[in-house]
Amino acid sequence: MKATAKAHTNIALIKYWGKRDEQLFLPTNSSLSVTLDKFYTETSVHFSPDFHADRFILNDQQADPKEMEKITTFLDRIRNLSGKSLYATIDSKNYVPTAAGFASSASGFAALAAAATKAIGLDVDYRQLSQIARQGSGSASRSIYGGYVEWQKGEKADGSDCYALPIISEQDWDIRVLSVEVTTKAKKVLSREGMKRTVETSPFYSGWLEAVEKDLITARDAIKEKDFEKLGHVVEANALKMHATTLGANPPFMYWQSATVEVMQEVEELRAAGIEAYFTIDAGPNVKVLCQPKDEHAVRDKLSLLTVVREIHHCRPGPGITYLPI
Ligand code: 2P0
Repeated sequence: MKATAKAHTNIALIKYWGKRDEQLFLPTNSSLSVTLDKFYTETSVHFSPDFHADRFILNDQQADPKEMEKITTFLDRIRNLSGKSLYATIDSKNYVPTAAGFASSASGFAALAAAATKAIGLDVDYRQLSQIARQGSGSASRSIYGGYVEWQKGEKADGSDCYALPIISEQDWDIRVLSVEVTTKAKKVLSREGMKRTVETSPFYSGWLEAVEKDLITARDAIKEKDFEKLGHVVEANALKMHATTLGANPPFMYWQSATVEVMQEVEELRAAGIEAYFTIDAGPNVKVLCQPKDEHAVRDKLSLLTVVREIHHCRPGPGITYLPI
């Protein structure tokens, strides 16, 4: 009862920001992402009647009790679905640099969902896998698929219509995502806590909800039409709206630092100079810059001149989950 799976991280082009059900990880809005080739998690799961507790080894180290609790809760769902009450040993390796501002939870729970269901003998399709991964971390629902992916919020209270679906594959449209790592000072508000505070206290949250579904339709159309300019504009505007909601929260908070704003302004200057580049920002200070393959080097050269830029990682659209030899 062993299996190994690999899943890649994703960057949200239209953001997931807020839950309507925290237990089931049901979002208040649909979101859209592109899976990235460069960063991923590989996870092996072994269920056995010989084990007397779950064990989770992350990057060759025993996980701390808080991480262990999340994993056990997640495995309990899989045990319930399979009707088998077996403990597991999990060995996971993250190839996701945390400093680069990518959530390893997306690739982490997608890989764990794939490996654990296979190891315990559950016959699930990708839609079900997306629903299972979602209950570890919302953004993990999108990392099941490669390329451009939409996570539908659904309407039902039990989450049965809440899962991700592919739009077009990683081979269908080549764009570049430059992950611009900046020098950081303050600690961030974790995204789970940040989105909760925003939903509960920000008067701007209703404006977000009004706008985000329209943004998603525009982004989905742009992807289907392979219209880079249309996609870039809506991606940047959607990120700015998400971050605006945090300024209205109580207590207010912001993920940007001065270095973040410097990169954003440089992207605007690139556009003024005729190079199509657009930014997006997650729950942290780093900036992801979208551009077309022909402009990748010009964008990198310009951004790397900024003293606040520490490193630039070059990503392309990447694949969905794969199963590896045990
Ligand atoms: C996203 N983020 O769509 C958004 C944009 C951050 C900003 O999904 O509580 O780790 O585990 O469901 O998925 C990060 O939040 O949150 C995230 P949980 P998650 O990618």
